[in-house]
Amino acid sequence: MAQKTTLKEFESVYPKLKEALLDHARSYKLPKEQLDWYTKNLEVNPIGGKCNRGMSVPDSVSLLLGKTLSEDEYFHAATLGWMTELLQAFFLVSDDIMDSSITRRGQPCWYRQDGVGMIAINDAFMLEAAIYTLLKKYFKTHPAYVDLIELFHETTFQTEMGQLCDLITAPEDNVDLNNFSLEKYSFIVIYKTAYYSFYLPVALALLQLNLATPKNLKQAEEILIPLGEYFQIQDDYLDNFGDPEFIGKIGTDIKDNKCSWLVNQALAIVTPEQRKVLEENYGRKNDDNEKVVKKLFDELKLEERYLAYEEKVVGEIRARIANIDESEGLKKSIFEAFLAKIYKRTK
Ligand code: GPP
Ligand code: MG
Ligand code: MG
Ligand code: MG
Repeated sequence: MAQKTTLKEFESVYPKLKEALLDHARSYKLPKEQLDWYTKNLEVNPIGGKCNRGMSVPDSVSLLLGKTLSEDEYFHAATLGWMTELLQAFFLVSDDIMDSSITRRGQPCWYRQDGVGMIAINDAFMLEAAIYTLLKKYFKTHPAYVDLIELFHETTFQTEMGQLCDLITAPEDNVDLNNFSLEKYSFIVIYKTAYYSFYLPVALALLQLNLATPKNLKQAEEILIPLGEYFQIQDDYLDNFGDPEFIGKIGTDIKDNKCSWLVNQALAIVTPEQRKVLEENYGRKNDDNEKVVKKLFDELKLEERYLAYEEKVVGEIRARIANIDESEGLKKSIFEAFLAKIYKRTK
């Protein structure tokens, strides 16, 4: 029987990885003040999230094997999981600067913490570098070592393409609603979120077990990308309709002129008068303008629209999962576990 990891169990692996990363820095005689800075970076940024991405690596490995993992299997799976969390930390530290965000995981964003500022950019790079340090230390002799490295590089590039599209579609100084479309939206979310959040953890689990056949990877991708798209639509919904206290971050999509799911839905149903309201208030860095847009989103009943979308997409995803071919070792339960974790999430 497979066993689900707990956050506590998953987190208990991290101190060893942190020590390995610090030892690596010590091997270059990094001076104490800088070592303390790196320590703090490693203690603040990868920690405090839900760890859904990270934990899904050991969970998927356990489901693929159909058993509880040995200590060594768990350690390696959790280490790959922590690499996805380091990648996420690298992205979030950077994304919060680019989005001018205020809070993350219930605290000020890293770049807004005392004395950090733009040093956060270098800290983000160091979080990314940590992935490859750990890969070398713990997977150098694994038959899939090169594939693991390439997967992290490719996933990083995919996410950066998505982020590029997200940013260019949301210029700070020019609000043009004609810029938005559902096609653009779909590209943005598939690349900025779905690959690294959904495809990556499962591909890692398959690689760890030498089960990453072209067919398994392709089937996984065909389910996980739509699942990731749904996840980012939830993120956009929560940006406006979620409780900032509970989700740990204050929404910025309206002020940031983002090509979000909500604004695309609004554009599809607005009257010419409502479109004018949107044109005059969307993407302005001002609380009053933001309030007007929020009120319009309520009038347009976007919350109900979202809930209906959710039921529809979940039905489609369930149907896809039912069609998976398990003959090369893939398991439907992996995808069911992902879906169960995010269905109707409020955080
Ligand atoms: C989520 O977008 C996407 C990312 C965090 C990827 C960032 C990619 C980089 C290459 C830096 P978001 O801005 O909606 O997330 P959140 O709502 O958490 O700020
Ligand atoms: Mg953001
Ligand atoms: Mg962003
Ligand atoms: Mg968001």
